[in-house]
Amino acid sequence: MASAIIQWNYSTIEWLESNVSTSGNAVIRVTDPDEDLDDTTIDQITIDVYSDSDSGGVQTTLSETDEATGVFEGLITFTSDGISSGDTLRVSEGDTVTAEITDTTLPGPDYTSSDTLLFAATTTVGTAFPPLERAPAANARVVDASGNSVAEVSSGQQVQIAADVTNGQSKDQAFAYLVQVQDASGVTVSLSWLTGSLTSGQSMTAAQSWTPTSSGSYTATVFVWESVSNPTALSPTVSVNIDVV
Ligand SMILES: [Ca+2]
Ligand SMILES: [Ca+2]
Repeated sequence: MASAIIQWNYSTIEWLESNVSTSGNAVIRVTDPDEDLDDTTIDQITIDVYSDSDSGGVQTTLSETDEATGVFEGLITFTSDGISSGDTLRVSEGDTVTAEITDTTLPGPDYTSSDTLLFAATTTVGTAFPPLERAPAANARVVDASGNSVAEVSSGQQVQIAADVTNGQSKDQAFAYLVQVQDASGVTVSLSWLTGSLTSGQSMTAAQSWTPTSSGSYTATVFVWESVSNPTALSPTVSVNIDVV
């Protein structure tokens, strides 16, 4: 009586793209000769795919690339405004996307047929734009209500703390523009914000008003965040010194 020695293999899983766009797609590949159950048919396996935006994610099926390769591939499509379903996964800019395969066919003697191991691979969404480059602010300045430069600020005079905000991305970007004014001791005397959205490539001048109540030296610092509730910075801070007489 002949017996075959079965040597099982570890699964490997990989994304063929190391970063993806919010409306793009990516190929996920699993290699495990053990899952080539029948070398005359295209076998299939099931994996889990999820993102920071949708931790529930989707279960998706990968198909063997040929009848006896033991290599399985599938295309995952990303959406930033739709819902996850089938091969489509909801993501947001900056997300990590994870794909997982549970391998139930593991090599002995360390593992038996009752053992399972999880193998995972990740890709990132929108790494072409690190957060601080998404909506950079520049040229922080003090202007009057008409946008003209103010040479000297008097106590009780309303001025605008303005900066130019630019969206260099190929998608819309919502943002919150926050202005913090601190006195010479570092005490915050004013914190205010506005929210808006920039279309792809759009620049705008954002401004928040401030009325100093006493003379002195102040520093106004501009923050650009995802939103007031999501302090992910979209820009390095920019600041301007203000002498109030
Ligand atoms: Ca097969
Ligand atoms: Ca295996």
